[in-house]
Amino acid sequence: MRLASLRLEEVELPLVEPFETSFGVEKNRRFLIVRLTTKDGEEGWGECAAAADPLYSSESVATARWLIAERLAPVLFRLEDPTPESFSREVARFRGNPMAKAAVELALQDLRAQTMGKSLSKAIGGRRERIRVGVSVGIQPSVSQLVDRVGRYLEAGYRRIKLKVAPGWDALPVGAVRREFPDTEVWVDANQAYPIRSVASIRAWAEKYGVAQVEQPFPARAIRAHAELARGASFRVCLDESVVDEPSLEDALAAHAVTSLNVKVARVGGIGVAMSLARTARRGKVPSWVGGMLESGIGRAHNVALASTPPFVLSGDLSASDRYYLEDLTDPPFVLGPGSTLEVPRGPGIGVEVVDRVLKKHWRSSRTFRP
Ligand code: OSB
Ligand code: MG
Repeated sequence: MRLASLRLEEVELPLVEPFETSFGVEKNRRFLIVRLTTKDGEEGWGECAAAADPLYSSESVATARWLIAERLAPVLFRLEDPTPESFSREVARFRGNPMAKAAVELALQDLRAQTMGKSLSKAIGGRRERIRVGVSVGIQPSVSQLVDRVGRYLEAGYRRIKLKVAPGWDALPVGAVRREFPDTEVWVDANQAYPIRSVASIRAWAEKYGVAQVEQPFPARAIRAHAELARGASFRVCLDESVVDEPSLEDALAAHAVTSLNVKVARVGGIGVAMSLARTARRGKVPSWVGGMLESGIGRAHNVALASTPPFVLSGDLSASDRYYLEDLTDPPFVLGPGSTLEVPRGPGIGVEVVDRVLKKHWRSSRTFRP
């Protein structure tokens, strides 16, 4: 595969409704798209999940743009045989910055699948035709609005709900959702918002309201607090921000701090690492699932392909296009199917087309790099 160019586009897509978490509110999602072209005229797409501000993690659109432009693109063009693996190996010496690295790795994955004449799912060993999904529900202005919001998602067909929680937005809203929808599978995600002294109080409301999974309540490095919460719990303790590579996962497994693993390509630097982490978790008897970062259809297509592979066993945070954006960057849109599922695209590569008109409409800037 001989590369001809890397185009980096910044876009801003309006969300259908604001998404509020313990770390902030997003109304418009700003992100970067990587378009790789080969000398044979093929195109590979990747998405960088870093947002305008470094709130979920330390990366932002600006830091990712700098790294891709000034470091990753030059390294990529120097590779004799550019593959997701050779690229990841070569950029490993740059510390951190997994979202910037993932954007390029994902585009290489798309390209490689196309050269194999396969869908990305098949190219990475996917076996499922449909994947089970749930929906992540942001913090709402009031408890009644939350109950209403959850009700509409359940009517749309989602069978698993993840509620964003934070100190001051937990027992009351979670209890209200449980009372209104007694049989629904409820997960919660705090994005590191609780101090480690909150173990007992979180356990109390999570058990009282039959929460199936508590995700990242404590700071990323607070492994011991997560282990304390997991001890004897009736719910799974899920790690998201804490697990960024193999050593951090190995340590969490050894400490019994993780009983469910949220795997995001953005957080770990691409599909290759994501798959190996999920296999490591499986060896430790811990189930994995694919997490999301409000991606456009491009990143969602990668996530859906990843979720079709065997180590991913719990429902993903991969909802239909219309849950995120009025107009998605890709066609056809992802739609919710029977049994709270999304269909895995079967066409070559990511299997969805990027709609140039929509990309142009929400375009902010671009730069092209050549060997
Ligand atoms: O912690 O899982 C998270 C969105 C942005 C940043 C962090 C998270 C999320 C979500 C949304 O929960 C998941 C999705 O894309 O549907
Ligand atoms: Mg999370």
